[in-house]
Amino acid sequence: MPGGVNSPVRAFKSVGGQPIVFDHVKGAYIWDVDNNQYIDYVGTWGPAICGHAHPEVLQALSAALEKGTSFGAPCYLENVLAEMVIDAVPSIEMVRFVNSGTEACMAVLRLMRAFTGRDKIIKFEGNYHGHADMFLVKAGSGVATLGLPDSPGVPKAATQSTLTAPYNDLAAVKKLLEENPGEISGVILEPVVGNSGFVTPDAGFLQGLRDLTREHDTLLVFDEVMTGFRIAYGGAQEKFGVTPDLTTLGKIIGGGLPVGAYGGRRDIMEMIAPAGPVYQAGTLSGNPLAMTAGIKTLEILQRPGAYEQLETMTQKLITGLLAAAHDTGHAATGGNISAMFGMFFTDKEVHSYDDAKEADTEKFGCFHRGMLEAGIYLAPSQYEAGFMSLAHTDADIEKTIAAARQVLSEL
Ligand code: KE4
Repeated sequence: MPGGVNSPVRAFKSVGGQPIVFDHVKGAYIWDVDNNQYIDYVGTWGPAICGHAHPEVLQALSAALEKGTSFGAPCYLENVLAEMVIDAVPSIEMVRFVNSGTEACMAVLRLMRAFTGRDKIIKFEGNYHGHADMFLVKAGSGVATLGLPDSPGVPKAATQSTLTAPYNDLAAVKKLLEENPGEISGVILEPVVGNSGFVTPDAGFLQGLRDLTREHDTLLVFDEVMTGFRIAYGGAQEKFGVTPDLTTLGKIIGGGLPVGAYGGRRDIMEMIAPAGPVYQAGTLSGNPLAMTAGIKTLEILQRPGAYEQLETMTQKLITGLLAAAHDTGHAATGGNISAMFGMFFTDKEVHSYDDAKEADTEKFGCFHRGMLEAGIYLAPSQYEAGFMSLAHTDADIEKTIAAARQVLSEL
């Protein structure tokens, strides 16, 4: 397999060393094939928010298995998860399930263009919307991690309609909209960025985008593949009170199995085949196993106190990590919003991808390796975020902070 992995960011390229091969996960922990245990803050990049291999999810899956794994035809369960998503996410009146966040973003782009009759889109530098051609322009996540200029194999025709602006720069968006009157179908963004490292929207940024897109009759799309059901049960759009026209989801709604989704205003979603002319399809979309894992995960997240616990634990962690850095003489900034967090080795607040690129990625690599040796598994890239689960304990947090203090004191 190229690089020994099936997804580039797992290859540890930017933090040195070889990719670790894992054997099993449970709760807040992950074990490699040599039975070394780590406290896991990657959580399979978000889905494991209730803890890995949650007993109730496994139990629901084993019951579902008895009834088969895929029908290739409508099943009751996809209607159940659809209603849960519609009830939870303010912008979603109708939803379509697919098999990954990339697929969700590809489909939502086609839909934006079909609904508006316009080809151009605006995305933000350092934001990542999956690996489809038209999004591989100044993308985040693994593209940023590997410092790829943009991927070869992507024809100019695929990206010439993709305009970019710095994150948190409303003026740049306004300028693009004014320079391309009537040509921009929509603005798509991570409402809280997890793919340039952890970068939060400045006050007024999201509402500013909502106002600008309305003014220019342009759609606003929140890519909540990472933030959906993590920042709040209703996602960043609930947390910040800004409602986009369309939303993409993934990760958590699959509870660890492959699921993506896109949804939004009924008048837009009704353009999707077979209701309308915009084609999008998938053999395994809405399969009963993936629906089961998603339904049970969302049921667990609905329980009282879940998000308060996630906020408290994540705040305790990031506060401790930043203190460990400052007490050992390292410049570091960062923070959390609910169960998503991040830290940069820099003395400036990070508001954009350019800011993030000024962080000391070499120091991050040394820190990552030291933490790995101490039994703590952080995302293997400065341009990723951290993920807390309901399974992490105070003892896990304290061990993590103590390890960070030790590692940083030796750096
Ligand atoms: P997937 O195709 O990987 O399911 O989703 C793509 C995607 C879309 N939008 C956002 C905001 C995302 O964060 C992602 C995927 N996130 C990365 C982690 N940064 C997935 C990990 C990986 O690529 O291995």
